Amino acid sequence: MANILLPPSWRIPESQVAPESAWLNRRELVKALGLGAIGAATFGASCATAIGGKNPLPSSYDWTFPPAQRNPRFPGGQPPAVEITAEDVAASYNNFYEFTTAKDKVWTLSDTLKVKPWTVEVSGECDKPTTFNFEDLLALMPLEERVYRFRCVEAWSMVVPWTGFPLKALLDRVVPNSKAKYVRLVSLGDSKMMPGVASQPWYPWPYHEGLTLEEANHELTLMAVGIYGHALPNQHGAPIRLVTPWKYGYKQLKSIVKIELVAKEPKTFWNTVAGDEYDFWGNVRPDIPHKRWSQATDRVIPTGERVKTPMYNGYAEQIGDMYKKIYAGK
Ligand SMILES: Nc1nc2c(c(=O)[nH]1)N[C@H]1C(S)=C(S)[C@@H](COP(=O)(O)O)O[C@H]1N2
Ligand SMILES: [Mo]
Repeated sequence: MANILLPPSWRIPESQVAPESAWLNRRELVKALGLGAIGAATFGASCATAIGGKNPLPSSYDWTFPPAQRNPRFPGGQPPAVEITAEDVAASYNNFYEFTTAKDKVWTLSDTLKVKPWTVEVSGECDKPTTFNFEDLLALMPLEERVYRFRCVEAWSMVVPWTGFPLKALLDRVVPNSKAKYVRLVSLGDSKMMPGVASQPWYPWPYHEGLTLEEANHELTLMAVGIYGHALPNQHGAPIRLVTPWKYGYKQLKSIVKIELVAKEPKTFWNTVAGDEYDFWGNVRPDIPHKRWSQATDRVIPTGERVKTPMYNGYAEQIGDMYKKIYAGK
């Protein structure tokens, strides 16, 4: 887009991104102090606490739900055993451009998001378009916990326990018709509650994303309403966000207000901003480099350890043949 004034941090080479180097410095420091994984987690906590003297984990939430059982079929990635990222680390390293492009500041700036009341409109090519009160959705949907590996297009990763329900369960309620081939999802884009919306007018707000209906109905595709056993805090996309673990983070939009069944491939936020760098699919493919960096490895947050990125982020087996045609020859 010609009118982009400030490139987002992940459009400049990774080595030049300030938050990235900050993490590397922390890693060096952790190493120098002789601290192991536990030390790193604690260190993450003290870093976060240092911001304004507050903790990134709110002590209360707008919503509660009964404890959801962890589904052992989704253990977070490939063996060897994966370690779940410390909660305060995940809660203070976020991408949520509606607030800021500074990953370490999303948790403080997203204080202004008010999620009560909240509705989700599910409409378009379906027999029973419905606008759900979020509370009703919580009661209607089958909640479970799943541990998923999370991989950002910027080549960093975490492992996170989400609480949610399959998107399919919601789509089934509105009964998609035969014209429905794709799902278009839209985030809140309220400039009063979201300072980054007003201050970055060159972006095509509200944030919007899309999936094929087949992807949307895939059992891995989760609508998350919780994380670490409680409701989503604002920085993770309260009160409801998408989780597609075999796709890059940019597909997994936050604070969803609308889900629309459509006939044609919908435009997406990042595809509109830089179509040559962020395609509609956003699938984690270590063999297909980003235009400006390799996707072969990723940096585990917070230690900075470099690991090989697994095909489809470790979900190749479940994804099966869905992309045979798209990547023909690759
Ligand atoms: N509405 C909205 N959703 C979004 C984003 C965003 O800027 N706005 N960023 C995406 C990106 S790039 C990533 S990596 C993940 C980060 O999710 P997390 O902060 O919960 O780990 O959110 C995704 N969802
Ligand atoms: Mo991302």
